[in-house]
Amino acid sequence: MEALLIVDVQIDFCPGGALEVPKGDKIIPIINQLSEQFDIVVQTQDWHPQEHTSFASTHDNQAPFETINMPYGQQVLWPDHCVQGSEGAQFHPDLNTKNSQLIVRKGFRKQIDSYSAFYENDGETTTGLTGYLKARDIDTLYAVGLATDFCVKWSVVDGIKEGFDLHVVEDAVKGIDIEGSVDQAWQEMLDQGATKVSSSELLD
Ligand code: VGL
Ligand code: ZN
Repeated sequence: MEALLIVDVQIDFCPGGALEVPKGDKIIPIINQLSEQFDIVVQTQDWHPQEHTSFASTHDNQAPFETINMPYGQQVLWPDHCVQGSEGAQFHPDLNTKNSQLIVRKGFRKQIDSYSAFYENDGETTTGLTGYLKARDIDTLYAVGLATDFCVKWSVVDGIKEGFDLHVVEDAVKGIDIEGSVDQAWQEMLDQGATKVSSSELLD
């Protein structure tokens, strides 16, 4: 069984949002078309408490996009974004969520970030998504959404580790792109065994 995995298409990741992905909203019409064609659609939603450890503002003398060491490894610091209950944390109003059967919220623990749909950034704390997908006999995922170089990449790499076949829809993802991180993300995803597909191969 196949499912569409829509990663973090939220107001804060789209132009004008707190952590905008350039042209992040351009992928929305394609995602809407895809979600009409999949029987199973799953979404993620970045969902941070105030003063989350991933926010630069939580730390003294740190600016957004600087990196610090956390107990679980390196962490990029971000502008405050996707705060629980805030407008910016909502899905983009143009995203059609009516076909979505499950929404996985992530990043809700103050002390740890969570890019991946499967595991928090310690690589150990599960979101429960694997169990849900396996219980529904899903073995193949088509990944779309934001951002290619962070939450999409981490979800794809973890999804492969969890035993799923992963296809990344190249015209339905967009990245933040910090010093070549989008190219690097594609390299990593393909190295791990993901395949790159275009929406035109999937749409009727
Ligand atoms: C994301 C940075 C911080 C993402 C989420 O959705 O890619 N990036 N939180
Ligand atoms: Zn976040």
